Amino acid sequence: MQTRIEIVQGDITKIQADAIVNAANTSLLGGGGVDGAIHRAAGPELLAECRTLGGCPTGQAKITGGYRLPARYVIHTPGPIWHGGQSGEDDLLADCYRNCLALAAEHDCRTVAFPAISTGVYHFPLDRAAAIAVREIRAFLQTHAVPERVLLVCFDARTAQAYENALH
Ligand code: AR6
Repeated sequence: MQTRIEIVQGDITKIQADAIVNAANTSLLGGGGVDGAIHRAAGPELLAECRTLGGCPTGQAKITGGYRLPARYVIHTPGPIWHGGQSGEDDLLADCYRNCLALAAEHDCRTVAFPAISTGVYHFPLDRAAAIAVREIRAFLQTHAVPERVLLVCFDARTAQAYENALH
């Protein structure tokens, strides 16, 4: 089971996967961080498709094409903004992982790459987010053959270490 989850350090816009996940906001109209990088790399066609979606509630997910990205699809999910942990943040972050994986399975995505949702400008504590990510991905993979592989893409060594700790 563990071999179906891999930690990869680097830029998610360069990853060859069937789908990459975007840590979006509820407007789905772009932003900074990984969202900005994905929109820049995918090209303006991505924003044009996103404009047709009418936004997305926190914890839910919507899928678009990948356009100029190596990935066939982008799965957009707005993670929770950290407000101290008493506002349902853990459950909403778990929802993000579950809903993205369900969409990936529906679209027959064999490989899916996730960034560390909510751990940037949304300030979700990294170790806590990594534990939730690993728990939810493991649970999903235990009951589904697709996706076959999930990549945890880390922009920095600190994030990679948090996933290492959560996996082992
Ligand atoms: N590849 C992989 N990971 C990246 C990349 C990249 N190219 N760029 C950043 N990261 P953040 P959030 C990492 O802030 O906390 C946007 O404005 C980053 O180091 O992108 O969910 C949206 O529009 C961190 O580990 O997302 C929302 O408004 C992780 O991605 C808001 O930010 C997530 O950081 C969402 O905030």
